[in-house]
Amino acid sequence: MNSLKLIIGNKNYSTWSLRPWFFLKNLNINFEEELIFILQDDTDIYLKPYNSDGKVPILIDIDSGFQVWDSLAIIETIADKFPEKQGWPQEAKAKAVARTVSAEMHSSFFALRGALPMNLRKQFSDYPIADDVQQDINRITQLWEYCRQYRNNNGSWLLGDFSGADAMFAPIVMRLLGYDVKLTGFASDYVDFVYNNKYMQEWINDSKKETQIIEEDEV
Ligand SMILES: N[C@@H](CCC(=O)N[C@@H](CS)C(=O)NCC(=O)O)C(=O)O
Repeated sequence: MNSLKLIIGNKNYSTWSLRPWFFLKNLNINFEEELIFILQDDTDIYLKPYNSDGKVPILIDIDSGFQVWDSLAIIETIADKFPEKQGWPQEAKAKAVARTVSAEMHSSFFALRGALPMNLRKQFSDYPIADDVQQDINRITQLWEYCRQYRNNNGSWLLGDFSGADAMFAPIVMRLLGYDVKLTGFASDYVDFVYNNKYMQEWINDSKKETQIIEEDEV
């Protein structure tokens, strides 16, 4: 896969799209992006040619047409394809930690994901946080602290240098900021750091130009 295309959904709402996009950008890997607005009357028409389950993101090798879908599989595939970019930590335990927290992100935190949908056009203050959502937040910040034990330097990413784990948690950062969740210590510094990342700013700026509304993500 040398010439890559990433199909993504609305930048305002699509958390699973942000993950591989943020990964490719921060590893400085060139790719084309195509945005398909999700949950619209005509979305199925645009997604029908692809193997995915009608969802985004989808990575396509433009030359061969080979497709990979599902955010974490795309991140793993990119890391394999470009080993020199070091998309995962090099040290074995640090790599295992990065992949473990990424897998937990991919399969968990349903209370938070349901109650605090990403909506980059909105900023809440003192948003009420239910107990089960707070439990998810506590677990996430615990995972972030755990990553720091395995970091390879004092860099501001979860494991020192940027890795797939940062890509997997990038939309969580935007949810915590958007709903004004109070954080302390490393978690507070980390959300500020990710928010100020130039590619995150690029994604946010693009999202603000979108006008499509997904009612179920408007709390
Ligand atoms: N497990 C998938 C989830 C993909 C997913 O749910 N994508 C959402 C956008 S964030 C989507 O395409 N929703 C459209 C729909 O459900 O019709 C992944 O990690 O890529």
